[in-house]
Order: sequence, then C-alpha cells, then structure tokens
Amino acid sequence: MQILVTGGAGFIGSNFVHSTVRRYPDASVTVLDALTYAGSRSSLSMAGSLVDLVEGDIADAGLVNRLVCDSDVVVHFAAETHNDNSLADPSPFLRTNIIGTYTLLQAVREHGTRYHHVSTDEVYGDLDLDDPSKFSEHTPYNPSSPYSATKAASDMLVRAWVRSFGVRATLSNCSNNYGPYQHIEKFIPRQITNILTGTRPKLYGAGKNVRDWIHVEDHNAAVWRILESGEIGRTYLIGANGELDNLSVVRMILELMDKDPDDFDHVTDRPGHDLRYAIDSSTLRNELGWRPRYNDFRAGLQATIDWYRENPTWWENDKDAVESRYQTQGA
Ligand code: NAD
Ligand code: TDX
Repeated sequence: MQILVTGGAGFIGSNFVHSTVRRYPDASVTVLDALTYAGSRSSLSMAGSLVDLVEGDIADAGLVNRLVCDSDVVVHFAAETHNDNSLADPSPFLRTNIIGTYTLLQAVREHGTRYHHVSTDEVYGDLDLDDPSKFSEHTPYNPSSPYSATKAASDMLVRAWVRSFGVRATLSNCSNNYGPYQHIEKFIPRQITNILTGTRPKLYGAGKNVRDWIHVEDHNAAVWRILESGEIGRTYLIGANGELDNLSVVRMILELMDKDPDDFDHVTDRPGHDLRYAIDSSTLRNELGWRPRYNDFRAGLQATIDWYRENPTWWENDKDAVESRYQTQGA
C-alpha cells in the first residue's frame, strides 16, 4: 500500500504517520508538506527512513499529479490551521485550503485514487453556551472565521467532486485535538510553554468558550476506521465528549504544573470568537465501531505537559516569534 499524507510534518499529520508506520509496517508512506512555519522535519524523525518526505506545495499541480499517480490512498491533512492568523491575513488560507484541495481533487479524479479529507467541526459555526445540542452530520454549514470558511469551501469541493466526477472520497470533521507535536501557537501548548519559560498563561476574554477536546491518537484511529470501512461520499463526525471551558483548561494546566491555578492573565478576546463546539459522533461509533481510548483528559494533558517539558528543542526556537506575533494582537 502506497499512502500519500499531505501535511504530514504538522501536528495531526505527523502523529498519523507515526501511528501508520506502527500499524502497517509494510506500507510505504510519502509525506507532501510545504514545511511552512507550522511544519517541521523533526516531527517525523521518529519515523526515520520508513517515510519519504517531499517538500512541496499542495497547490503545485505538476508535483501533486506525479505523487498521486504513485499512490493508492491520499490522506489530506495539509492546511493553514490557526484562526488568529486567518484574521490577520486570510490569503494563505484561501490558497492552501481551497486551491490546494482543488489541486488534489483534480489529481485523484484523474488517477481514480481513494481520498480522505480531514476537516474540522468549525465548519458548523458555534453553539450557544446554554444550548444542549451538538453538531451532527445534518447541521447546516455556518462558518465564522476566514479559516473555517476556507475549510467549509474545501469540504464542499470534495462533495461536488464525489457527486459530479465519481471521486472515491470520504470526509471527517473533528473537534479540537491535543497531544504531542502541536504547534505552540495553539491554546494548550502555548500555555504549557508559557509556564515552562516563566510567562503567565493567556486566556482570551472571560474564558467561558467551550471546546470539545479529543486526543490526537483517537482522531487518527478514527481516520483509519473511515479509510478501512467508511462509505464513499459520506461525512463522519469525530469527537470524544470532551467538552470543557477554556478557564477550566488553563487552571488544570497550572495545577498539573504545580502552580497557583489563578496565576494567569485575561487578554483581548479573539474577534468573532466561536462560543462552543460539541460533536455528536454516534454515526462513527454505531456504524464503524470506533471508540475513543484516551478518556481521561487530565491524564492526557499531564502526558502532553511531560512531552513539552522533555522536548524543549522541538519548540523553544519558535517561542519568541510566536509570542511577539501575539503581542501585536494584544493577546
Ligand atoms: P498544523 O498547522 O499543525 O499542520 C499543517 C501542516 O500543513 C504543516 O506541516 C504545514 O507545513 C503543511 N502545509 C501548510 N500549507 C501547505 C501547502 N500549501 N502545501 C503543503 N503543505 C502545507 O495543522 P493540524 O492541527 O495538524 O491540522 C491538520 C488538519 O486537521 C487540518 O486540515 C485541520 O483543518 C484539521 N483539523 C485540525 C484540528 C485541530 O484541533 N488541530 C481539528 C480538526 C481538524
Ligand atoms: O492563547 C490563547 N488563549 C485562549 O484563550 C489561545 C491561543 C487560544 N485561546 C482560546 C481560543 C479558543 O476558544 O482557546 C480555544 C482554543 O484555541 P485554538 O487552540 O486557537 O483552537 P480553535 O480556534 O478552537 O481551533 C482549533 O480547533 C479546530 C484548531 O486550531 C483548528 O485548526 C481546528 O480546526
């Protein structure tokens, strides 16, 4: 089996590559990654010579066509992924998330290649804090940010290519991931590395916004279930019933790192900040038998803290640049 993983040097993609080489030692894995600020060769060092890393852009049609031609399966993780960056400059989001996905779709269409599209729950917009409902496959799309709007556009392209051209694609929309190798611009690793560098954690606004946390290994196990048994053309929602407000997460990180749980700063809120995400993953559970294994968030968070503590060389060179970018946003 020849697998092409786009964005395999990023957070979820690199974890996917690690679990794939463990699970299918005979598979041949090629990563296509532009190595933007969010991608790192070192995230793949554990996979060593088992993985071929091609540095390139998913919007480069010639390169994509050559790589897809040699592949049995394409798993598409590559994207611009940070909401705050999409507010500062949306243009790379349009190019990578929309044109990049279009380029991949044209190639899998030409070669008849099986394709899985990795997307986010943010395409559904947000829920009120006191609304007991959750997102399901039937929730209408209603994205709020430039990031989520471009992810929604890419999902729509996939659905259109399935219906119009018979592309053999599945889609998944997952909630917020945590775990090792996540870029330190994101909420959880930003706070962990703040504490490790003697800076106070930064909470947007009052911290009442709710995210539905899932361990990255559970997300990737679900992607494998869908690749193996999912129905072509279907969308599967991935979530592990991990709803928590941001204030509780910051306090838990501080506590687990032996600090005073009130030792953080409230900073400027994100414009248009989505209130709450929550996923109903019953289709995936009932039809494909997937179950999350990392059901203890506190234990998963402690392991994630330990990973950042033990791997400072992976993140410390980026820390100053990330924090100065946040300072210009007052965050
Ligand atoms: P990430 O930002 O950590 O990694 C993205 C990777 O894509 C990087 O390695 C980057 O170099 C690469 N990339 C960016 N532009 C590229 C281009 N033009 N060509 C080739 N490679 C390019 O992202 P992540 O958090 O690992 O997210 C992976 C996917 O999962 C994304 O599609 C994202 O929308 C989706 N997702 C993420 C989450 C989450 O909580 N992080 C949740 C649900 C869905
Ligand atoms: O310093 C911070 N303080 C803070 O309070 C940061 C960076 C974030 N936050 C808040 C904003 C969100 O409510 O924490 C929450 C999580 O923020 P992010 O890590 O930026 O994630 P989010 O915007 O929820 O989007 C994430 O989940 C869905 C990923 O970045 C997306 O790629 C994915 O699609």
